[in-house]
Amino acid sequence: MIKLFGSWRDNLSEYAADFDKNGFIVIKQGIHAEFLDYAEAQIEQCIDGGDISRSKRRLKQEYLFAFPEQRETVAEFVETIGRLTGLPYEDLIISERHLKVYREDAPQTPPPHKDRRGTQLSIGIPLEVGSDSRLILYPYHELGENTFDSYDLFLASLSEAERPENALRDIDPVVIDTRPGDLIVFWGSTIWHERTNAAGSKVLYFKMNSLGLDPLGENIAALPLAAQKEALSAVLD
Ligand SMILES: O=C(O)CCC(=O)C(=O)O
Ligand SMILES: [Fe+2]
Repeated sequence: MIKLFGSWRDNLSEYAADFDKNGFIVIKQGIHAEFLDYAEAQIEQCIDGGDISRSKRRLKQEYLFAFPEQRETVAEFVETIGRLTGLPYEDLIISERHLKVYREDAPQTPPPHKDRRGTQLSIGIPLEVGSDSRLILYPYHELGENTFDSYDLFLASLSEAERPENALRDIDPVVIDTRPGDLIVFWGSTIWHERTNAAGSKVLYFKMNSLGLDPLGENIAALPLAAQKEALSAVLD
């Protein structure tokens, strides 16, 4: 079994309290070296699978990432994320699993966005990041949910004053220097966020929810755990 997380998991409740307070957390070197090796070894294969990006903003190419599907690894993943964030882990599914490769001509300071509704949680694992690239988050302001299945639909629903370039004009974001092996978790459909100076960066993102939403059809067979349990008890009955 591939180990996903580092030793911070032994103090999970402290990290959970931090996440509860802020709506995001960055755990330096929170990813286990075994998983980082697995992810890096997959990069070429993912890219061979072709670009599946649907975003109109054209900042990056996106490739489907094969999650390691051993039962113990999947269980470690959802149990840890559930305990960290307070979402019911037996209901969690993976609504997106993408390797993202930013274009060489990606703008240096694109306006922030919110992820689609199926992204209750955005879970980022940087693999290669330029020295001046930063993740910017607005975790304390303008936290209305993107209730749509895409960012474009959400943006179109906003008034002029609600658009990020206006609503966030006087607000300083949290600026995060994310390095390979770090683990980033934040409420993706409610927190405005973006990456600056992203050109050439490669980041892996898992998006998750406990709502049963799988708009891209990318969930894995082992999830949600609740359905596995039901199927098992049906067999035993
Ligand atoms: O590059 C990042 O860390 C952010 C990516 C992101 O927000 C997204 O793909 O939805
Ligand atoms: Fe995003």
